[in-house]
Amino acid sequence: MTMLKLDGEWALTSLTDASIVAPIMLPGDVHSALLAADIIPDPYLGCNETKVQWVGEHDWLLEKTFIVDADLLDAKAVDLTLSMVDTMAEIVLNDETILLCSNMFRHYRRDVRPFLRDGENTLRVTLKRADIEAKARAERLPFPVPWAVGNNQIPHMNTLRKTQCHSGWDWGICLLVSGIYDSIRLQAISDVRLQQVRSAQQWHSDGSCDVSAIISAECITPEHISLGAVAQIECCLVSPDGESMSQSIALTGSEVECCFRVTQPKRWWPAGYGEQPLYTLTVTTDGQTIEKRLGLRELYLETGEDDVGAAMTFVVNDKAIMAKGANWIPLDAMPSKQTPEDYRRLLEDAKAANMNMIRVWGGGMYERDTFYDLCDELGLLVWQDLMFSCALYPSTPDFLRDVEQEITEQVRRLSDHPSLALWCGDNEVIGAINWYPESRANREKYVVNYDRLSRVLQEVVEREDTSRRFWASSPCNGELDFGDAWHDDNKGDMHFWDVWHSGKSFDAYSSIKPRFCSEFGYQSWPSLPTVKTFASEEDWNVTSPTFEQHQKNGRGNSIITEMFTRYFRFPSDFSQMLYLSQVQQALAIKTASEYWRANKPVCRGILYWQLNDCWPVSSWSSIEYTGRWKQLHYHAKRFFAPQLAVFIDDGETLKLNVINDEHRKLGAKGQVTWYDWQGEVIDTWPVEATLEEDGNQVLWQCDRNVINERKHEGFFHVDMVCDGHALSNTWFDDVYKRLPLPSAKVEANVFEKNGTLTITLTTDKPAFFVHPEFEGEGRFNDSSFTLMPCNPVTLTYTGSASAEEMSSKLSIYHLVQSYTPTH
Ligand code: BMA
Repeated sequence: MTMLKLDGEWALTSLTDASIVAPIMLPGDVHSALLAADIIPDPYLGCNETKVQWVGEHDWLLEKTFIVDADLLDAKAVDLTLSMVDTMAEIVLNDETILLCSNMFRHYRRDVRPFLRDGENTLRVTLKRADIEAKARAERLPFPVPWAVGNNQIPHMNTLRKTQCHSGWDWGICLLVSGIYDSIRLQAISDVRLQQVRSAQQWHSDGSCDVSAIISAECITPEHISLGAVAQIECCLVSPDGESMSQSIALTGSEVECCFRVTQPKRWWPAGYGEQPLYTLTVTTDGQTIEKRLGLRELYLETGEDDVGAAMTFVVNDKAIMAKGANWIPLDAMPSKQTPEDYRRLLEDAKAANMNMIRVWGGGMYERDTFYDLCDELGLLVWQDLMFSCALYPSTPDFLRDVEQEITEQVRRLSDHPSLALWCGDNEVIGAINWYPESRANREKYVVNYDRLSRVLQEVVEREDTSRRFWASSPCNGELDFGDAWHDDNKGDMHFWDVWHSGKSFDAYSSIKPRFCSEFGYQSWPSLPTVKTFASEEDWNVTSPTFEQHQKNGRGNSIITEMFTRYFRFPSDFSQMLYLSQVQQALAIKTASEYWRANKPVCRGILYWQLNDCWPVSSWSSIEYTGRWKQLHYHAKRFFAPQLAVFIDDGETLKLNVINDEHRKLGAKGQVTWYDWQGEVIDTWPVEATLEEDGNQVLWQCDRNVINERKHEGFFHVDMVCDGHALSNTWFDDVYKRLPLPSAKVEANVFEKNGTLTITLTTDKPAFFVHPEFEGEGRFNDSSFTLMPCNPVTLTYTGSASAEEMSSKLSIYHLVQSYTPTH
């Protein structure tokens, strides 16, 4: 049966100033259309953010004329489906209002057959100003509900079901975008409307698994059923090897179930624990098809009480998982730029850094299907926040009704994804009760208000998805626990911000032993190549207007600069400041992650803030907006690796912990070496062990007094090989600014080997945080490491640059050079 997509070019007109007219590509947003038509400058460049604020202060009309042919007109029903409509929209077909939309996270459907005409039809979408609607709603609330002051630049966004960071965040540009971000379709239906397909898995003791498809469909001509003309539904399950099972079943009611027994199921595992085989389930009827990719796996969240407090452990296929990853914010501040290619690139980069979990943060959006499909394919578990963040929210009956519908639809859409691990009610909303004067003054009232909404979220999630847990908030200490999950480390998940927001030094990370740290972060500035994409040369200064415009955390630049003075000698120029800020960020997150991993099994989750940027900005991300890996991302690849060797100093003893997250024993062998600054060996110790499955062992230790006697004479380095992989790490006995780091001369030799571009780095003295930066696309397989004179390192480059380009646009940074640029 016919399906007509109404995507592509529409006409865009301002209803506030009719002279502003442009084409708009849908799915897409108004800002992108105006940018393409040269009506606004690129909001991401210089200080242009302020110049484009007027766009959010207009009402907009989107219009498309299309031809309807006989196929559609012959149908008994023609469904118009819309989702990601942002936000206050009236949809008019041939002068008839057919839909009023007011929730960006809802899915809208209307049978428009009665309004379609033979030949030319016109669809008009009016998008009303979000700021005015938000304010009007706030005025109607029975009592004030504080919005995300400090993050949002436009008030009362908490009253609107719209991506909360559209009005700015402490890393986000404020554009107040609007548009329609998903495909617009007309689906012809002759007899049966295929509404949805849900799947369920039932595991048996003999290892087999029953996979059932629960199919909801509606006969739009019920008399057919009574006449015995029963509709047939074709249901098919294809294994990863291509073996297929199929059934044809009769639609005997509004819901039918179809069950397949899979006798030797191939289990789906998170990355680092096994493969990600996917089964394809296809359901077809009346020209409509729904296809789902299923992963067969068992998953639960263990939160039982233990000696420490209460666990927070994801268990997949009976194996405890060490969750490692980062927080995800919307891919791009302009939704037109949220492309499938960029989703793939970023999620592949997450996996390349040995991550196995991504948290979809509650101030953004329920992600597009592409995102979850990729997570299924790559083995990235998803911690899914519901879209509430850092503000309080209304609990009025109409708000609750709307949200109930929204969550129902989203849970139904997403719950078949094997990657989806947890439904979490919100980001920091329990905590936010303590932030605002109104709620601090009347805490009981706002706790009850919180609970009214939270209960609805919980009820819907538990009704719609019996296979997963609902976790009220991130962070949260547990069921109905409204305590301080920013500081209580013995139960639940924790957001630890004492270092960045409260100004403590990095050793504060080793003052806590979180069960699951779902947020902690440290900012850096973007690299020079990324800075060049948004700031002209006169603004290459961290306090220039452009640079300040691209820093959304009020004290951000001061925090970075002040922290330099605690750890490092002050960098000599702008490019070295940028480099050092990324060393500092990597050091912060490495310190925390390594220490907490060395606390396994107490700690079972580490998700740093944040993976990505939605525009070029100074932020906590490990991947820049341009796609360039910050040094942190290279470090994450090492500190999240399935096996990790890390030095832990408790002041009395320096220990080497070796951690193995895999559920199999592995041999590991190598040595710890104490080097002087010339790279000569002071002492060396062989280390060799069988690493226990999912283990954490101390393989070597040294009395700190021994080290203190030769303070500042050198550094400790471990080099091991485990299962064919190299593990290495470096430890210093003081902060870098006090160490007599040698003036190393690092050289790079670019050459091509069998069609692959490589660079070999050599040095005359030990060099630290050695970071080759190519000013072009692509990346190296490693960076920001310790380079020894005795051990040149050859890196491979992935990208399209030639050897000549590489040689002419390659800069090599390393720590001592950040303050002695002549070397
Ligand atoms: C967290 C997040 C975000 C924020 C980040 C940095 O708590 O939930 O709201 O961007 O801190 O401040």
